[in-house]
Amino acid sequence: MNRLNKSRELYRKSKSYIPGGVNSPVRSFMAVKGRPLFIDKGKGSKIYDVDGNEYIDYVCSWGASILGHSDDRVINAVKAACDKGLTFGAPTKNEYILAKLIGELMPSMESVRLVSSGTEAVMSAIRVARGYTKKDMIVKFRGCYHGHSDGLLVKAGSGSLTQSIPDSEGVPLDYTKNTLIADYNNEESVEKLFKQYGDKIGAVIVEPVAANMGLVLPQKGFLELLRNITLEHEALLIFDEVISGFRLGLGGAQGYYNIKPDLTTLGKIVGGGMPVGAYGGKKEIMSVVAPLGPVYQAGTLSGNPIATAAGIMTLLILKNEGDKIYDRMENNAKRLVNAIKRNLQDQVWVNQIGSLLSVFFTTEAVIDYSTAMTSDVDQYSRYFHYLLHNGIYTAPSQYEAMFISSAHGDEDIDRTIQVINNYKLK
Ligand code: KE4
Repeated sequence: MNRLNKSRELYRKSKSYIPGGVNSPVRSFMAVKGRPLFIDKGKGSKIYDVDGNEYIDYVCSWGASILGHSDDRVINAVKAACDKGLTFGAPTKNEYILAKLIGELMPSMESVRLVSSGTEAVMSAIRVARGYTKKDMIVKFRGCYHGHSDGLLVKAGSGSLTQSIPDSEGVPLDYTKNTLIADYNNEESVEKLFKQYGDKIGAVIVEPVAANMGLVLPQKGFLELLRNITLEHEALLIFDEVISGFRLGLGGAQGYYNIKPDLTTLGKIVGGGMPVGAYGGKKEIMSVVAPLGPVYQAGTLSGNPIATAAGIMTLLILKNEGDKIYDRMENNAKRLVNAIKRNLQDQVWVNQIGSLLSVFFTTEAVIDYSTAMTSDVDQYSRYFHYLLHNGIYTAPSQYEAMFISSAHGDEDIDRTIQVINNYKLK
């Protein structure tokens, strides 16, 4: 591993112009007590930092790069689109093609609006749910992250565990009073909220597979309960599939678990690495969105022709090659899980589904936020830096997931296992 002089110099300079030197906090490596690497390029399963060091990449731009980096087919689609102009602020054919493709792969999304990020998709879906139901309260789950819109940057209030308070400076208390907090995989905590606020709750938003407290899987019956209790109380069920969409298979988590939400939000893979978010659901619900209906939402670069070109090509590749791609990614994930468990035995807890996995440095079974918090983050940081020093780039935070792409080959997995096998817990 070359010295990291150029990364260090760029970090020093960037901090003079950008808060923390990064454009998204997790990239700072502060959660693992480190300094960020500046990435120069990526190809397939590899990324290369500005000092020329090569890494097997298990962040994959937080899941967006499911085909690996710089897939020639996606790059060529983007280049072809660029030659025709970058943006027009007018409808283009790509938007129709992508919206139709999303609906084909995720049938619950009969009507889709394209935006430019997962945050924008979630913020808009919440507004649609409130506009459609005329009810303002939203239930979210402790440990689930849905982007940085004000009403969702919340934590449990000190007093009652259900009322929330802002989890960020700059968010007025008023903006969070309609956000209720339940516990993931805790059916009783949801039933209690509906018992107390039932007719005021407009929607429940959930990561059907939680990946922002590290990876935490829904326990049997949990998602079904959310579907049933929202139907019972005429509230909408919103699946935030920004991570799980097209990750767990072409149908996302709703296909994997066979649960039909009322609204779905998408990001990451849907743009193939370019800025695309999307939200959508039943035509009747989406008919409230302007210009059709009274719920306003807009965006200069929404459905951008370059970004949609990347998204369309990515989804078409997944659609045409999905069977072998998803199986191969899952098999590779399972090989890593087996190696981790073999080497670290009962000193860690590993959650895995499809091509997603997380290693927690705890002996407890990680099934929700509080058990995820039992992980020893110092051990995680040490593990992270050991892997990085050996050319393996994983999430610079315990509370993120590891992502495997279709470009990860046997030699990548073999190398990663070799590095994991030599790791010794302190
Ligand atoms: P973006 O606005 O970052 O595109 O999407 C927000 C979002 C919404 N919903 C879920 C389930 C998400 O995971 C995210 C964003 N994910 C994080 C990684 N856990 C993005 C990485 C970052 O913040 O830099």
